[in-house]
Amino acid sequence: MITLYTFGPAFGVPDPSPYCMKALMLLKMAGLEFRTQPANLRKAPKGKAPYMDDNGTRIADSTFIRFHLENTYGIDFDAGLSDTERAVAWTFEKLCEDNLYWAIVYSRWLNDENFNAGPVQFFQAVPALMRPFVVFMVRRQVRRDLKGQGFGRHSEAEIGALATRAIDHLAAYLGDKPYLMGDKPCGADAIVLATVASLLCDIFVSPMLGATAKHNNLVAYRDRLMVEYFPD
Ligand SMILES: N[C@@H](CCC(=O)N[C@@H](CS)C(=O)NCC(=O)O)C(=O)O
Repeated sequence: MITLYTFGPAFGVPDPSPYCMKALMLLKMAGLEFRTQPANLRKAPKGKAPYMDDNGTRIADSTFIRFHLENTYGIDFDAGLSDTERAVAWTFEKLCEDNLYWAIVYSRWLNDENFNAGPVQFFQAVPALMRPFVVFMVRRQVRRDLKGQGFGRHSEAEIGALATRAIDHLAAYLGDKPYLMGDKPCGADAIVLATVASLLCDIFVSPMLGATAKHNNLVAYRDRLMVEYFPD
């Protein structure tokens, strides 16, 4: 039995974490039976979600989950792609994960208005008296993570400019294809969908929302793939 540990639906998307949504979609693409359980970050092998249990084998990190599915079940998420196309798909995947993801984190966690519209709800289970302290500590850690990664050293406008460039290139490359790499979905579509759906979350105010929403093909891609992979 495969169990995927995630955060669960929030903010109008199947998971507030693009990485959890990516892992969910990979499992659906693989056609494997699985169940989901709430992640416990204290028990997570790498302290982050998603992580997965496959008959007693624990795998942490969405990309290692992909590798596990490929190696254990003989799945090639990029079947039919040439080596060059696989390279392009991988590059877009990492653009989403190592660039756009951090712009999303910055806008949700460091902008007070956005934090109060979304992430604040993750702290509802914390006793009211301790809540402000826990919120302060977690947001301070997110600020440190962003500083370490680099985006936390930029202004909100600079991050908006970097994200807009990435979004424009993603939209240009997608063009009028149904999936990132053509007529068939590939591995990268899992994080591209998760990223585009996260960027289009309209409870958050950011330059990225407008930068994404102005591309009709990205909006249509999100709508189409959500119906295909997350009809519920
Ligand atoms: N490289 C990891 C990243 C996972 C990740 O950053 N997960 C975030 C949620 S989006 C998390 O669990 N953060 C909790 C923390 O850092 O304490 C992957 O691909 O799974």
